[in-house]
Amino acid sequence: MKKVVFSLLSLALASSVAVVTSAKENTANEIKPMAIYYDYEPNNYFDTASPFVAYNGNQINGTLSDNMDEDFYVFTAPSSGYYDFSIAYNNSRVKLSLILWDKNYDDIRIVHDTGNGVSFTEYLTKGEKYYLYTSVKTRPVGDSNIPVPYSIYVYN
Ligand SMILES: [Ca+2]
Repeated sequence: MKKVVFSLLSLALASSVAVVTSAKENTANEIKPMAIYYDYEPNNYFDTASPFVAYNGNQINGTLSDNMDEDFYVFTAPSSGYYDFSIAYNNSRVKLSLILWDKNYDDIRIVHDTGNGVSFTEYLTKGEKYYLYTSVKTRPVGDSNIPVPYSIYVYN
């Protein structure tokens, strides 16, 4: 009987330790998007850009379906200040570009990734319209039809 009680006690201890550990992980990760937006085709040019709201912690989930696919997103800066944009994808065979354009279609920032993700910071003005863009910069021959899912994150 004593042994059973002891076992139950260790089980309870073990599970409380597990709870503490997972709570710590949640606090450390703190990547909880306020909203997730998606790309809707066709969005291969400015006038068909998929809209999103650039609030802190918001996220875009999209897929570049092939070499020719380009994804445009349009947003209006909700406040003036520095915005951090980053893109992540899990495909070491391709390199994506992330470009920020202003309302006049002038590029503010062009970043060609050299790894599996990239980020940059820019000062944006409240109420101004901007475009965010991604496409495949390089891909090995023969991979042209392999879709590349990606996520773009916005922090400000
Ligand atoms: Ca597209």
